[in-house]
Amino acid sequence: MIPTDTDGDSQCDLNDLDDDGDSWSDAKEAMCGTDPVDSESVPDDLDGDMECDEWDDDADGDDLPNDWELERGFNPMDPNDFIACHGEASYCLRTYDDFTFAESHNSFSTPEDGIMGGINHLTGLRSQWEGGIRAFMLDPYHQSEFNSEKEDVVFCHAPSLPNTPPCLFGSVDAFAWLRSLNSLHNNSSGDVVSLLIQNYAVPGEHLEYLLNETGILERAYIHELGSPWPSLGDMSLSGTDVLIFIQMEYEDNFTKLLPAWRHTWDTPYGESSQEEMTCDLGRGDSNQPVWHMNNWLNSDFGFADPIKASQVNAYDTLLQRALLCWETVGNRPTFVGVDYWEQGEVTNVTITLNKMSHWSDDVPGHP
Ligand SMILES: [Ca+2]
Ligand SMILES: [Ca+2]
Ligand SMILES: [Ca+2]
Ligand SMILES: [Ca+2]
Repeated sequence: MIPTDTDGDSQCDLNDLDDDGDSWSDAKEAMCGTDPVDSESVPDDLDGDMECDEWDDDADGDDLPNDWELERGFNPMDPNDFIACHGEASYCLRTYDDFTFAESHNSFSTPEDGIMGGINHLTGLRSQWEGGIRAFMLDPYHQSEFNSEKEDVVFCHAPSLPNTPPCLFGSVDAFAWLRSLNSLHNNSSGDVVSLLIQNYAVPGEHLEYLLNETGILERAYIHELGSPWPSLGDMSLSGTDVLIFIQMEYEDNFTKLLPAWRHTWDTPYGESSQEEMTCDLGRGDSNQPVWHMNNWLNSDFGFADPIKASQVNAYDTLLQRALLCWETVGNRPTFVGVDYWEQGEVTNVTITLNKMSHWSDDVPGHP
């Protein structure tokens, strides 16, 4: 008697895991409800990953789970209906505290912004944005003691020298700067932006006016202290995709201005050499999962130093420090803050870190 061999591959059906030779195993065909001895009968598999639609958690293969899509009004059977966050759909599932953002220190203090001394970067907001910076440290001041209305708020960096006015090296139009940020952000839906504002010199009403006039305030995410952080996708979809952290708490409660050192913490900053850098607590509450790894060194005169920046921002150096701090702290740095972002590769380091789920994962190749 000749054994039955439906697909004629000289494996009798009894021993053949795929009787009809259609690449779908008998077991899978049974699960998916198709005929295992009819090669014309194959399961529906929209994304071609050999998991039938019925059993595929991500049927359209756009990296967003079916349930997640349905709950948010996306079509789980359409790979063209999806959202990407920071360039990847899968990052939309990550919570805010489980992502690493490249951050520029004194982001506005650049020659492109008209600052000629005490600069922190060579290039301004547009280049920083296009390079992948998504967190910004900003210092609002009044233009002068004679121009101290809410319309007079500018960005400038106070040199740490006695008896010098804060805007000694020039000032930046804070309204224009933030409007540009808002418009760049509008063109990158799915991204989340964070601001760390050194607000000692301006009252809360003035800061709120600045943020409101520039379209930033209405997209501020209000974080309840101690509650879990939402996913990047949900922040984006709900239109609350900007975090506004302030370094000094106001007496009045401005609910959208989150006291930085209650909701986050940072490492020490402005050391004079790489050897002095640690993963220790500088300011804030180290129980918080959101934290800044400050990664800039100062010159002997207290200024940003491009030579030192090129050392500590170098790809391998910065990546190794971030991984060490990730291991030491127990969760990833949320922000990697640098001077002279153009020196070294802070944004490539964050790209690499974001491909990892744990510090002990294999480190992916240089982007
Ligand atoms: Ca089959
Ligand atoms: Ca599939
Ligand atoms: Ca999907
Ligand atoms: Ca979809």
